Amino acid sequence: MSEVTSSKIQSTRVGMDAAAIKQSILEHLVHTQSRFPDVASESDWYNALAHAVRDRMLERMMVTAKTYKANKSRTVCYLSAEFLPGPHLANNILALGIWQEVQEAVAQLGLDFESLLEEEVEPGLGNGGLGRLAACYMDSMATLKIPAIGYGIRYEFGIFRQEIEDGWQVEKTDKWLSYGNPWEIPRPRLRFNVHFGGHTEQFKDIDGILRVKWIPEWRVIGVAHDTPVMGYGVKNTNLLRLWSSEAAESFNFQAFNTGDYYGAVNEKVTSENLTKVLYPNDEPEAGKRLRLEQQYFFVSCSLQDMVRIYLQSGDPLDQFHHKYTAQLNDTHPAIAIPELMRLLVDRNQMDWDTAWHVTRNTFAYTNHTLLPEALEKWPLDLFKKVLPRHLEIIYEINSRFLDEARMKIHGLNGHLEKLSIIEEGARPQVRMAHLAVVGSYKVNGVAELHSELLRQNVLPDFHALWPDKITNVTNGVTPRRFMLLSNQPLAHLLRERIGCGWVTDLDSLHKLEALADDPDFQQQWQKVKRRNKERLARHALAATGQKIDPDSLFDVQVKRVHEYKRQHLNLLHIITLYNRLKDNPGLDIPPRTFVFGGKAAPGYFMAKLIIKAINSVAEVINRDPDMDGRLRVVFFPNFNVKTAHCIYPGADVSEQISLAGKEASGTGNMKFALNGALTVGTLDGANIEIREEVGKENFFLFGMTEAEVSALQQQGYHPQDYCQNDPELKSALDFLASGYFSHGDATLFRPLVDNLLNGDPYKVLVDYRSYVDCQARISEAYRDRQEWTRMSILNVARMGKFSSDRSIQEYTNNIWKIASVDVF
Ligand code: GFP
Repeated sequence: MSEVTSSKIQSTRVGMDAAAIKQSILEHLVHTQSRFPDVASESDWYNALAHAVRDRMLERMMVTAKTYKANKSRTVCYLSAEFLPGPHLANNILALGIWQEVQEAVAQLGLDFESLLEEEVEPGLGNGGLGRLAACYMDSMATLKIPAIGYGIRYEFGIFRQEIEDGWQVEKTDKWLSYGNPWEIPRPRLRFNVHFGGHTEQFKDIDGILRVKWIPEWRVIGVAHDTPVMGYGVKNTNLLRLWSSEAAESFNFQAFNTGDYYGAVNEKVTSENLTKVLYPNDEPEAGKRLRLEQQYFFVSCSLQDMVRIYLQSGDPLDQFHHKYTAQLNDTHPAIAIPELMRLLVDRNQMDWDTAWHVTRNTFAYTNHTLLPEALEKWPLDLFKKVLPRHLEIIYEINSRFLDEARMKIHGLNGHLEKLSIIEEGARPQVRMAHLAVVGSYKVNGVAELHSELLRQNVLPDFHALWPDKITNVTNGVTPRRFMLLSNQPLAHLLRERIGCGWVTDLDSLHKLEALADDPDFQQQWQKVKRRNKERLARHALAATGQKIDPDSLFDVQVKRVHEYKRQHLNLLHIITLYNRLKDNPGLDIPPRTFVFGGKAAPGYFMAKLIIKAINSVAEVINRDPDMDGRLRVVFFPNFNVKTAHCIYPGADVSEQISLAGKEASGTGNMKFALNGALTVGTLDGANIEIREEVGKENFFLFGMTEAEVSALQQQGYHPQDYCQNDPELKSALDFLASGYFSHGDATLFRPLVDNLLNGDPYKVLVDYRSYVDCQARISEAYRDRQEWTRMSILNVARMGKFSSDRSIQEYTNNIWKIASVDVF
């Protein structure tokens, strides 16, 4: 019977040829969308196509789950408060290997494939690099056949949609679920209680053992929503399981009957608020309590789910860490450590030592930042109100840990304070990074320099205590989405010349080295770049109304807007170029288009002022007839994965200009270089490793090293000296402050200029001269197209290291110790 059923399924729902796909689309149009072709909208067709593709994935997802279950496979649980997967449809079609077939089916139906792809609203469930990295890793884990579940939050509203009004960023609610989400499978029966507040009581169990009972004050329910994540060219289909919150009692009849209509739905509103919105980074005060509740909520659901799955195997819980390794993506999920202890000790009556052994061997922690303000800390009083039992567990963990440390670092009491999970002071706090380090078996940074700085500066006492604990895994990005999918002209050329092996073995791009000097190949390379620049120009026109010339050099900086990333350094260079061209109209420099994109956290005044400054400078330059054909500036609104698809391939120059020692790794730097842009960058994060790989002659380096930055900080930094000693810098700052770019308003950009002159925390003024000179070298280099193209080819040829497959292989071998599992 089951054979019959499955072969029937095979023929009607999962056939891979164009005819079967077309049939599926039509069936879904009728049976899922309830529309007939004459009246179906683009959105109906998109949904029908998405469901047709999804059918073909679900079968694989079930076979995968069955295989992992039968094998009792060790599994990675990737705990992350953010996932930025980007649009699913095209990526899934590619992974299934049915691109041509779908195109054919869609064409037969008289539809336009590109506009169907455009219909998709991407899930913006992350802020930037961290969330996108999680998505790249999900892709690589599936492709490398590593059993994995990504656990996170199904935010009802993702990262805000950025609009630019009068040059300012305006935040609009991201209602990504408004039109439904064909990629997720709701699991209304997969639900867990999550408790908050209240107090704890001690009691003796029947064996006379003293135990603790948590009497919480309120609870919500977490409901699972699954999204399949397919590996490329393999059957393995892993799971992204996101939790949304529901009220335990969504309607209070009693309140309703007494006429209290608001009271009747109060609980529903409060409970659902929990997963309502993703908090933007760098907004420390925004909804602090709600954020802690969000973190606990998703972590508790995930761990309860892991325990549930585990117990199905019949194995004893003290072996839990053999089945699972849980990766903490930054400190956001670090509350998982006391939560697992609670589940083991309080719920399953395990003794503390065994539970601690299991916990400490379950978690590994990735740190993504060196910025002190981004290392999470929770005020003790707040923590106690929300999670009283967890605070007790943290105290116990801390006290036992400090005993262990005391013995190891005999007599050094001062160190203990620095190691403690609790920070004393006027308002004591829980240091989540310390909790994560103590409760994990491995800690990793995300680039060589970053990991080294973690060992030396951020966690030196932990490093002294456990010299083998802090390791490095340099970030990577998926070549499937960021080359094969988003740069099809390049993928096409590569297929013709070196085959397709690079899609899953990025090192094989090395084969391009032999072609770097071949004039014919160079010409084809230039054609590819030209097509991508034309595409970027079309998108820029649609998004900003601004016409840009694909013949000019496209100089691009896209990433979150933050002072440490120094978009304002880029801006000072633009103003300098403008001044030079105004003063000397005959100056011969290659025409340039500067492209910016990125969101600022809504509460981050300086970052928002930088966006305004970019747009104001753009307005003046783009309006000035003297700049016609010479200089253009555009700010691309609402930078996200979808817009990224057309921006990276169209860039000639990639701006990676953070102050050395501040950018943990960067991943945009990798995406640009993989698409043939040349990097202008500091020795920061993964730039260092990119430069090592591509060769220093193929990388435009400027600025201080991290050691020089530290030395300058020590000796005392006086930004005004730099301004006084550099007339071009002074003039650029004066222009910005004067009102020249702000319709005569000399107050608008004063805070930005004052910040640079009186403090300049990210040393923009120190690196200015070196940056501007480096940019002049870029202009010179761009004149020699042959040499430029050669450098571009070599950049791509040598980027193999930066595949997320390599990163995942390192996690697998060095941290998780997990084996791949074939799914047939
Ligand atoms: C953070 C760091 C980046 C790093 C990513 C991923 O990015 O340097 O590349 O994490 O590890 F800052 P954001 O989430 O802050 O953008």
